[in-house]
Amino acid sequence: MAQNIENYLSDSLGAPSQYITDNVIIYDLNDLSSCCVEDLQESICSLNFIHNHVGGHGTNSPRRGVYVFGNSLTDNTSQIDRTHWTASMNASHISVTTKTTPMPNGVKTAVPTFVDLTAKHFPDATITTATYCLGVANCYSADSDHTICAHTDAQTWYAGPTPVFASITYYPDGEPEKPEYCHRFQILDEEKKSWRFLHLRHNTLCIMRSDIYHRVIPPIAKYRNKNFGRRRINVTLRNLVHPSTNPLGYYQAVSNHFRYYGKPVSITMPNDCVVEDHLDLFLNYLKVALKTNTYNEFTFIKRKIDSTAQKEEHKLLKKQLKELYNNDPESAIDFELMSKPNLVWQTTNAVIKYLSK
Ligand SMILES: O=C(O)CCC(=O)C(=O)O
Repeated sequence: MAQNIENYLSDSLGAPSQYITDNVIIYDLNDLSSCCVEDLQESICSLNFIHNHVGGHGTNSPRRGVYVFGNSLTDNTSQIDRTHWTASMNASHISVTTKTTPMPNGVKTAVPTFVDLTAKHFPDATITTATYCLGVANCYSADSDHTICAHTDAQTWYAGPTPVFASITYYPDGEPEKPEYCHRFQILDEEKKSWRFLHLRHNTLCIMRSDIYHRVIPPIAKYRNKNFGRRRINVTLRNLVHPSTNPLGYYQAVSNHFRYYGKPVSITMPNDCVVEDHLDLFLNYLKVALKTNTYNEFTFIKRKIDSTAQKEEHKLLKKQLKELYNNDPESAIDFELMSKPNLVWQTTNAVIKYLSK
């Protein structure tokens, strides 16, 4: 049975609005007999979290621990071994390649239960083998000021029309005595225009619309550094678009998450790239590669062509991709994704190969 959401709201703002009760569902994982809770917890809490990954601007942020897993559909098809993305927002001619990681078995076994509950509570959500095929994990150190800024997870690479995610929360070192000592998961109540503190306890599953603004803020300052807090670990399983209907969306979804939370293995640049201008950026990736044990295989690749030729090459690849889409009655071009500067030539090429099979 789903839990009463009121029992999880830990603020003084009263009863939840209809908007929240309709769109946020909570379960105690111990109540789900079809789910092996110990294996799930072990799989998630033993992830090798990466701190100080390279943020969008090329500097080291976020400071919280991050991890991503899942590199195929849940039926193990459409596996992606390497992903490509712009190395930083202000260097879109340089790409970073990451090595993907499969979903741990403990999570894989639990996914069908989460998918069934999602279909039950959100009948308008699209359910395919891309549903919960990828997970993003966050680790907030005890008493730290680790945060996640307010955001939604409703990009076009998540399946519509009702975008959803399933979030699992753990306090592996024990739950703090009071919710105020915890890193606080908050959701924006659009109806009342207020942030609500949804205290997701150890072993909770929260299935919610991912277009609800949410954030995580640190424990209340006066309680920090008193050893009241405990490490909080959360995984959100994402409902990606299926590659049969939106192959570019699927590739960009996997690539985006691995760029920000995964294991970098190479940097590729055109031959007119001035390396000295990007030393900090390159060093930041090397530092992450050291943490993720990909340092020994890490390579810097200077291409034979310059940035103008690279742009021209990508234009031609996009044209080729559009033609392939036109020949495929099932898929529709995601023009928004295709025109974004974070789409790199290697990903366009990978989607061409996928569609040409
Ligand atoms: O830690 C949480 O509960 C939320 C995580 C989150 O918002 C995210 O991964 O996008």
